[in-house]
Amino acid sequence: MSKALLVVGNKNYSSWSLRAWLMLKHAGVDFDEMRIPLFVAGYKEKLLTYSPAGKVPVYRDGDVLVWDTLAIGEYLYETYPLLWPAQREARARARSVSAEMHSGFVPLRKAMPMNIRARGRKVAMSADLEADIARIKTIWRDLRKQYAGAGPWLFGTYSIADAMYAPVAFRFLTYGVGEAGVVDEYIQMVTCDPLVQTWVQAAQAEQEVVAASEVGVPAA
Ligand SMILES: N[C@@H](CCC(=O)N[C@@H](CS)C(=O)NCC(=O)O)C(=O)O
Repeated sequence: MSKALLVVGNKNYSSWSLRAWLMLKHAGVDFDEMRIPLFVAGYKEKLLTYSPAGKVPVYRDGDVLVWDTLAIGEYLYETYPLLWPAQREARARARSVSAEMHSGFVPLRKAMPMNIRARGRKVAMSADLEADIARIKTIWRDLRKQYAGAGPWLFGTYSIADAMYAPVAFRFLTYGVGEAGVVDEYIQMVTCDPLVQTWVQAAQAEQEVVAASEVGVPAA
């Protein structure tokens, strides 16, 4: 049987692709990867040959096709249970903060697109954007406080929740909205993860520029 396949978008810009890729890598799955650059002529037709939703990421494992990031996480969890915290209450919380990321933070996602290569960008703050940033910082602070003794990740050991928030760590760096202390330490943890660094190197080598994601004037 051929290897499992993960189809991803541009590594510099595709935050959902990064999340699924990290789940697979942290689970230790041996998979092939295909990159389809987004928003260029013909990209949608190409994507639709892999995913009925026409979006990345999409994961194909034998006869099984999974085309949504959180669904990929849940599918992997069935074989790799360490992807969610072992304790029931922690698992419920990890699923809650992950679902909160998956379905929410629209102002943040719109105003601060992931752009791994960019630094020193500044965007106009709105009350909604500030509220999203504050909420994420609270999630990170609370979880790091509670699980500090169990390891460096949100729930101590690495979980799907860390993959879900990894693109946010890059957004905080790009748009300069970190916070000294636990928040910056967590950003450091996420972005210096050797697996993430492999992704970053690939993002830096990409030539495509997605104009809609090049947001915010460089700070003077
Ligand atoms: N809910 C989906 C969102 C996937 C998504 O929006 N992917 C973006 C890239 S990050 C995409 O494929 N965009 C191309 C398009 O919409 O045509 C998930 O969780 O995987």
